[in-house]
Amino acid sequence: MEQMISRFAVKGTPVTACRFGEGHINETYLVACDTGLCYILQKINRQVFQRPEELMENIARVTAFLGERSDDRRSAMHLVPACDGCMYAVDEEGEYWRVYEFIPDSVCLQRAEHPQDLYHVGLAFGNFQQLLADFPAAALHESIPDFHNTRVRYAQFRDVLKKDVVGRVGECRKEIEFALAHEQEAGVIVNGLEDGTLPLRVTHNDTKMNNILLDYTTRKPLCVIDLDTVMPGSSLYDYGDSVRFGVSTAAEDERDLTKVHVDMDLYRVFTQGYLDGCGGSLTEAETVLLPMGAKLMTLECGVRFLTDYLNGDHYFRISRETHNLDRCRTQFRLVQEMEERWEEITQMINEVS
Ligand code: ADP
Ligand code: GN1
Ligand code: MG
Repeated sequence: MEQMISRFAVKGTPVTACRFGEGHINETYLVACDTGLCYILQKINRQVFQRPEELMENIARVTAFLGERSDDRRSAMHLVPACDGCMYAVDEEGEYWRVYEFIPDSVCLQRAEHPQDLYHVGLAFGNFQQLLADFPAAALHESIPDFHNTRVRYAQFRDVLKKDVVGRVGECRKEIEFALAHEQEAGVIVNGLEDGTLPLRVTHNDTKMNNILLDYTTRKPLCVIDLDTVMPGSSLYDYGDSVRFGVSTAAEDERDLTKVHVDMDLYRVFTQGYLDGCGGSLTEAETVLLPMGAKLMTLECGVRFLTDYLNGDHYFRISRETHNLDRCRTQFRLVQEMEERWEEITQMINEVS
């Protein structure tokens, strides 16, 4: 760690480094220097991001674009270049590392502690999309092709199901059945993008609450982080993925499914925040599909967790044997409840929009 951080133009001498955050993908470390300044050092997950140079080009462009549009240094991510001027460094094992300035006096939540927190998360992601409306989308590489193409996610699921490489298919019959029973809806958003009824925008694509930093004191949104998946997509991906994570009454990996419900108050405040953040820019077609966006993103995430479980857990970081299966179950439970409460949800969104 020491050797790696010394390859970047940080101010001061590093004194401590420890694992940080709860992301499922990259390896993140908090490094403190003797100057009192802190940095985020990340090892990029090479299995997930197969073209790290392109990924870093995206991030350099997006952070520069957003940085120019804000006067507060804490409201944009700032990459720290390596001493050779490059935005990343490669170690002897061919692993790619990057450094960001640590954003001080911020809080990163795994759950809303107050409904207002979720309003601010919605506001931040809606605003983010608005800010990127002028970003030259053609300049972005697709960091993970077909990331939210639910049809493709189903094809990957079917492939893994057929191979059953770790012999887990037998223990997941119920979940597999649930996934297959919902396959006919997988194309709704992708079809809309393809036939032009839904607009293609520059979106974040990984809008979990823990990819937002709020100001520690005011609890207002400070900065959108985890920019690895910023690429052309649908607003329904961002809205839906945030609902999936933020409006659940339990953690994504909760084992007791009786604790997993859709919290309608949170759903309402999040929707309000997101729509306020978008500032009226959503089309009628997008607005009508908001409940479907939430359901599809939750379903897709469940299918991805299940696929990874059946494939032997190579994608998402796990800390117990059935972690991905547990995560899949909470997602499917939420999908089921969204279906049961469909009218109530639709009515709530109509009231808010
Ligand atoms: P992953 O892709 O693995 O989710 P993230 O980029 O989201 O990685 O980083 C993981 C965690 O590290 C975040 O959830 C947040 O807690 C923290 N973090 C990342 N960047 C910063 C930053 N610039 N300032 C403060 N905290 C950060
Ligand atoms: C991953 O990196 P993180 O933890 O913010 C994943 C998301 C999933 C999420 C599920 C690049 O997000 O797509 O929705 O886990 N990110 C990537 O918790 O695959
Ligand atoms: Mg993250």
